[in-house]
Amino acid sequence: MTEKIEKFKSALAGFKSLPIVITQVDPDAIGSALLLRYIALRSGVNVDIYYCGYFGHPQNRTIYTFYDLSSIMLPIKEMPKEVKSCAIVDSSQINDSRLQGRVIEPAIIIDHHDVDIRLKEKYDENGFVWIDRVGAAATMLAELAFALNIDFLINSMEATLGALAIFNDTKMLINATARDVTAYSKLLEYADKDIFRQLHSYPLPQRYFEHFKDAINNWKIKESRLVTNIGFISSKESDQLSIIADNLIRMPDIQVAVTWGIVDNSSVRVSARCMDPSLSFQDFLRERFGQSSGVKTSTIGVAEGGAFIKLPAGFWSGDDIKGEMLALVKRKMEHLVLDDLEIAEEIEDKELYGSEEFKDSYEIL
Ligand SMILES: [Mn+2]
Repeated sequence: MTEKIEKFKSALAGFKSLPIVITQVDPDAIGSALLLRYIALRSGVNVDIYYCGYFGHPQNRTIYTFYDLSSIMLPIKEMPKEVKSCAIVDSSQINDSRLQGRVIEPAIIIDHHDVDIRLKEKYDENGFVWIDRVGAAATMLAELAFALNIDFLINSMEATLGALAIFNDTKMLINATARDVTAYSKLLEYADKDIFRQLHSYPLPQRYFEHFKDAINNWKIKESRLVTNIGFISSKESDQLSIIADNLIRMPDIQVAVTWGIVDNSSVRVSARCMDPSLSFQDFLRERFGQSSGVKTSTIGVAEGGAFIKLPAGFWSGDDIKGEMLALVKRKMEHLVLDDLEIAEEIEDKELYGSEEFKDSYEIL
């Protein structure tokens, strides 16, 4: 750890002002970014946090409103184009479509996701790259803060959101490693327990229940697989797909649950869950949705995955054919999920969705 600390300090010292980038909005990314911000501020370095995506998930919205994060975090489009050197937490992908074409050269990377070896070679040798398999990125940031002897105020925002990050990413500590548990309990000493409780049992908007009703009305079940959709939704509401999928996979006898919606009239977002340990869910989604899909498996046995498919634009879009578009996607999705595909068909689908244009265009889970 001592060597790590020295390397981190020298990487941080390279910045007068540190831009921190998060490529998705979730409690771990938010908590990690705020912990790194706190460490940097306490080390005399200013910080700007930029986020990709939206604060659409009801829990993220609650966090955003409660702590007025609009004054602390800015959408990625606000990041000046000439700024490339930055820190990235809870992700280590540099070529990430979620960055919307922005080129970043991170000098600090702290992440807990598996990383592609080919990507690893691109990292700056002089930078600080720390990737460990723990339950939450916030665990590593907390370890860093405590190793640097940075103290937290009682009821601090950073400690509260750091603890929430670990609690959330480890599914209430079920998937936690010993390091997560230690970091969590240390942060909890400084966390505001009342706020923690409120942010954990966040309110769900009425729209969510309406979408849930649609998901139930529209579901199609064949043997142990379920597929359903919630129709046309805005990108702000699209996180509801994953909450619905999380719930549907809990139905007895369902091994694969897939929910989808047409987001902003322009793409199909898919949230998929799998309980079947004998099925390679990565392959299952790849065969059906090509390179636009991704999976992470939690140790409690539920594989979480998703895909993102762009719909044809221009001539083949518009309000006049919305109904037909929905019916077409529905037919295709039900076929892909419920029917066992022939090998020939799999290849065909790969060509359709897995082409370069759609590569890395997923925004998942
Ligand atoms: Mn995470």
